[in-house]
Amino acid sequence: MKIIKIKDIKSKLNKAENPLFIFDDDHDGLCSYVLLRDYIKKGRPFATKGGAILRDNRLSEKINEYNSDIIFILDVPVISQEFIDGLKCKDIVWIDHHEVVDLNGVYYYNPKIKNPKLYKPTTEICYEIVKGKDWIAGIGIIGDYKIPKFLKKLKKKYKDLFNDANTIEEIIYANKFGKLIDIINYNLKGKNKDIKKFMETIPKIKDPYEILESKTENGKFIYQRYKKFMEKYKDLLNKALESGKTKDDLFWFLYAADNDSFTGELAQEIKFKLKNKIVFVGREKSGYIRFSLRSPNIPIRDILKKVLQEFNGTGGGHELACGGSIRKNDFDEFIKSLAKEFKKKQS
Ligand SMILES: [Mn+2]
Repeated sequence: MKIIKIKDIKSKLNKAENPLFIFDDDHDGLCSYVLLRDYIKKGRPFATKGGAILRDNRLSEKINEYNSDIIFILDVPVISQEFIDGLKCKDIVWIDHHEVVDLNGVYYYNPKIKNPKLYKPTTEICYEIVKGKDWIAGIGIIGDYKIPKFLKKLKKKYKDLFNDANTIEEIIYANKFGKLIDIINYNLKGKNKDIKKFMETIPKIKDPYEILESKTENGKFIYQRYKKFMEKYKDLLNKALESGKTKDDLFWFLYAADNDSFTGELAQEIKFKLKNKIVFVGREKSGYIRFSLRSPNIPIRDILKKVLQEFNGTGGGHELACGGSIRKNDFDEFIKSLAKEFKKKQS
């Protein structure tokens, strides 16, 4: 891998003519894109669905059609060499904050190379590179569970969006600023055509009230899409809290697929509500269960990876927040095994 510095990323941005921004389809990926795009006022968005992993060259061909002179990949945790090799564009900058991956043919920026313990969302890195809208930076960083360095300034400027919230969870679950994070995440769900329109609309929004108060046509479009998904989400959340199962410190809930995934949001909020439980939320689709796993305090990534190996599943992520996929037929044994391993760790 070739490691790139902040100032060199900036000069690559300045020289870009037809850039493509590929990003993870959540608040952190989206906000990273908005900051970089705002800075150069050009570029095409491309969200990878459900954190999908750029794992083979099927997507490379589609991306080659854009004829980009440079590609920025933002907040995508896993990329395969095959995907990179399949790209016609040879100027590729990958900015990420997940586990370090060594690939040929990319300029790589990951704060974990220097400091494996550092937790720095991709939006925070992009804000360091180009500055830009503080509320967009705030959504990406807080959404990724970190208090931004500029929180005080943000709270002063958008007083009513924070009230007296101080902790991450108070901001996310009890305040309008948290609603903005949901608005961004829910807008990345649904039909591709609508997601595309959202990704092209969001850089045009000047302040959060444009969305929250539906002040402009653009703001209204984004708010209405949020409302639709929020209702679906609330139904699922209630179902989960009523019918989820528990063994020792593990809570789990499965739901059947339609087109939209809420596993990340559900796992996060249920963890907040249940306090001391490790929360597993899975969505069944074509014989597989794609899941999110959240822990309030004990590190879960290594345990998860170990158990996944036994069952030929895939997954990973952060110490307290992971995701993955497992065959549906293996689920009962898998979840038992996971509960057992967590219990061992606790005692
Ligand atoms: Mn992130």
